[in-house]
Amino acid sequence: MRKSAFLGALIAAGLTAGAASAATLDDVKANGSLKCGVNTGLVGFAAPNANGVWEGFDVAICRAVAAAVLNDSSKVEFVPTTGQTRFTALASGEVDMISRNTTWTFTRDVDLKFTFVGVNYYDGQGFIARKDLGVSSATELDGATVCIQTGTTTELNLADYFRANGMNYEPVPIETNAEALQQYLAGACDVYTTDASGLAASRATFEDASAHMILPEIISKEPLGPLVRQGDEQWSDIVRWTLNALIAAEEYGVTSANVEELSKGTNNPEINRLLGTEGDLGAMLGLDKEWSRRAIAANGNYGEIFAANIGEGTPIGLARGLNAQWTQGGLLYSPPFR
Ligand SMILES: N[C@@H](CCC(=O)N[C@@H](CS)C(=O)NCC(=O)O)C(=O)O
Repeated sequence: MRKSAFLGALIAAGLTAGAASAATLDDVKANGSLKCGVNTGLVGFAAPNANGVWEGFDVAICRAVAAAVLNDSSKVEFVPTTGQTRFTALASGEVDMISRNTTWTFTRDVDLKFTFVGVNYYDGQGFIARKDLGVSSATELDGATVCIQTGTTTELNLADYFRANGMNYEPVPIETNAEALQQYLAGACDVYTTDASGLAASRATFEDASAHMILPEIISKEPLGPLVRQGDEQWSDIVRWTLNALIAAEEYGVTSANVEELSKGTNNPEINRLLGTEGDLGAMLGLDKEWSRRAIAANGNYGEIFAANIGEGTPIGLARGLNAQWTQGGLLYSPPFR
């Protein structure tokens, strides 16, 4: 009901994504900057640093696309969006793409008419609770008050999970992660639920992280990835293959440190095609031969981006898990560059 009302509003405003078939690449070049929809602030994923420069795992994808398309990873206008505002921002053309822990679902893809270009983080929904609440499992949350961000899959999964387990809860709806944390830490809700990566990123900001525990249950699949409007295949290909270039670069050992050297040519034809020294895949995207070199040089390959922003060496401390390469038992698998 709520979703169809939302879609109805988009249609009334003439903002359905399917209607937009403009050449986004031309617009981005004409503007001289990429408008990238990101979070309002989730440290590790997308947040401005002390100097006001946006940083993070999702931010790095925007920068890689800007490097590929505009030859400059700093030419990005970051547009903060909430769970509620992100889809209107993309459908209306306010942003050229979204890179904001957004779950790829059927209705977002088919009904809202967006194109998810891939997955940059395989996630699932979890719960965080104060230890003094005395629960050790989500199955003990009957009657709990739950802080929940509106406009998210989180909201829908929560209802499904409690219903399936015959439990009741009282939602405390909020719009941004910052507000959720404020409410949760002030005791306005017993638990906070969101993507497990978001919980880890949030807990890293707590003064006393040891007073809180992430409950063991993961109640959903949340494949998070960048998305664009449907109807501009050139643009979706550019964003899709930029993400794939970062993933493939890790698989083939191409890093920010060696990309220039390897761009002189190697004995590995796949690396040569990836870096444009054999064939001309870039031209097929409407770009030059160096597009992927620049994308990789901007922030490093997928593994470098993960390690620098959210990995085990950071306060967020996420293990690669499902987000390891397929060669390492994970799900990351770029189609071939040929
Ligand atoms: N993956 C879910 C939830 C995404 C979401 O909004 N997560 C929150 C909690 S981690 C967030 O990113 N908040 C950042 C913000 O409020 O700007 C979805 O696509 O609906």
